[in-house]
Amino acid sequence: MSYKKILTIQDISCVGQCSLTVALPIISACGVETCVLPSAVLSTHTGGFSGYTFRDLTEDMPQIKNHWVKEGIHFDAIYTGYLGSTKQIEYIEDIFNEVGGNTCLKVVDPAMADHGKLYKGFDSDFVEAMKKFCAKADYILPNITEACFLTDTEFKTEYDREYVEGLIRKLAKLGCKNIIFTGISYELNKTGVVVYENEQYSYYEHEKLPKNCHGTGDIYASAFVGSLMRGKTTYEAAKIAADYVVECMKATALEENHWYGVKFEPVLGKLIAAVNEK
Ligand code: PXL
Repeated sequence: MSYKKILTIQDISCVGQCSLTVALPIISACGVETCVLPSAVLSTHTGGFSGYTFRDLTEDMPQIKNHWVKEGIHFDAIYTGYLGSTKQIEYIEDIFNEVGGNTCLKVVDPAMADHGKLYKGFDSDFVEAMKKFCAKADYILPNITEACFLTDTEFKTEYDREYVEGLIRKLAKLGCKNIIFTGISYELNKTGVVVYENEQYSYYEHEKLPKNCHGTGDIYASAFVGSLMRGKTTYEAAKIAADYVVECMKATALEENHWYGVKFEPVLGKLIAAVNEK
C-alpha cells in the first residue's frame, strides 16, 4: 500500500474540538500524511460561544497554492470543511486544479448549517457557491440541513425514505457524484448514514445517543476520509466513521459539562484498530 498524502482545508477553532483540531489527529491516526490549509483562525467555534475572534485567511490561499505549485507538491486527496468566505470556494477550485489533478480524490463537507439553520456568518451567496462547488467533488458529506439548503428544500425534523431519496436525487441533479448523507433517522433511538454511490443507495443504521454533540460532522468526515485513503470501500469507510462517532459520543456522555465538543481522543485506538483490520 502506498503512503497517502491528503490536504485538508478548514478553519482552526483554537478551542472547541472541531475542524482542523480534529481532522489533523484523526486522519493522522488513520495512517495518512495530513497537510493543512487553514481557512480562518477563530478563538473558538461559533456554536455556543459568543465574542469569538475571526481571522479570515482567504487572501493567503493563492500565495500558499503558488508556492506548492513551484515546489511540485501534489496531494492524493483534498478534503474541505468549514470555509471562511465565499471567495475561498473560487480559490479552492484553483487548488483542486493545480495541486490536485485527475487522480486526486476531492471530498467536500459543505459545513455551513445544522438543526435547520445556517451557521453564523454564512449567507445565500455562500450557499449558491457551495451548490456549484459540490458538483466538483467526488464525495460530499451533507447533513439534512445542508442538503435542504443545497437543494432549496423545506427542512423537516420528521421525514421518511421518500423525503431522503428526494433530497439525494436533487443533490445528484446538482452534479454531486457520491453522497454520504449523515444523521438520517427513520426509527426512534436509531440513526444512520445513507451511502449513495454509482446511483445505488445503501443504509448503515446504528444506535442514536440521546444527546447531540457539537463537532460530530467534522469527526465523521475526517474518519471517513482517513478510512477511504487506507483502501476501505465507500460503505466500509462510512460504517467505520459512524461506529467511531458513536464511541466518541459515548465517551463524551461520561462527562456532564463537556458541552462544546466531542471527546474523540480517548477512543482513537478503536478507530485505528478498525482502519487496520484486514
Ligand atoms: O463543526 C463545524 C464548525 C467548524 N468550524 C467552526 C464552526 C463550526 C460549527 O459551528 O463554528 C468555526
